[in-house]
Amino acid sequence: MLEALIFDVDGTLADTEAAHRAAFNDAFAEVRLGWHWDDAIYIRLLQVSGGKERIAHYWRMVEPDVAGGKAAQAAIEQVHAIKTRIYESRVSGGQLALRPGVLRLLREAQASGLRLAIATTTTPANIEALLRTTLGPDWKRHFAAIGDASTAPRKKPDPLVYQQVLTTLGLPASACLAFEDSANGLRAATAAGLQTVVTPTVHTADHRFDDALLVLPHLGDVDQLLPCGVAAMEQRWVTVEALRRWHAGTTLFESD
Ligand code: XBP
Ligand code: MG
Repeated sequence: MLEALIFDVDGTLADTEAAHRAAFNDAFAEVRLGWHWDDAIYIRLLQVSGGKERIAHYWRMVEPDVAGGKAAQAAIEQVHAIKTRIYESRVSGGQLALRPGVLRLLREAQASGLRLAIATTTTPANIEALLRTTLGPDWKRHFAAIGDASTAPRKKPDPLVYQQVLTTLGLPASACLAFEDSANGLRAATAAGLQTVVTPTVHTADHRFDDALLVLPHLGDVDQLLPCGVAAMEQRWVTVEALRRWHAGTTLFESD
């Protein structure tokens, strides 16, 4: 029986990675690091979850002899704090919208008695900046559990953040569905025992999603995703009813 939906943030609730990349580059410029992550580099760096971990990974690539020391770790913390400030100021200005279908599904899920949760590797400040503008200042009341970089030091694909959320919900993984956009996120959710609906973005389109319950272009209109042979589909949304069927293992469009 489906009882809760657990959402990743970056790339799933909203397509945020272009804004993150711009904030990283502005932070590098502010401290005169001379680094610039173009889209191609960033798509590769997104294999590393967590902004601090991503900076450390890049630094080891470009200056292996400098990147390891204590001073480097302090510098990474400083640069990441600047990046988070820049990202927060950008996003809290309403720059980013939720992805197609997300708001409708959140509302429908709550109206259907499902509980909602968040499991992300980003920081509480970034979640606040995004959801305050998109769901309102009281956004937290919609979520029964929130796992993030402040609760789970081990980042995805480690399942820790999903395990923490399941514990807070007091539910087995079998009573929940996870929503993700990336291979690391899918691996984390799968390792926590969760069935996962994946909605890739341009940043994760080439990732492998073999263990996904379903891969959809987004959570809105599903008529584009259907395998051939299902003709004349009127417009359908990813509804709670559809999710309950997918979760139970019956096909979405089985005759009623
Ligand atoms: C995606 C990430 C984050 C963001 C950057 O998080 O891996 O690191 O790219 O945010 P999600 P930070 O699990 O929500 O997909 O710089 O705050 O890490
Ligand atoms: Mg994500």
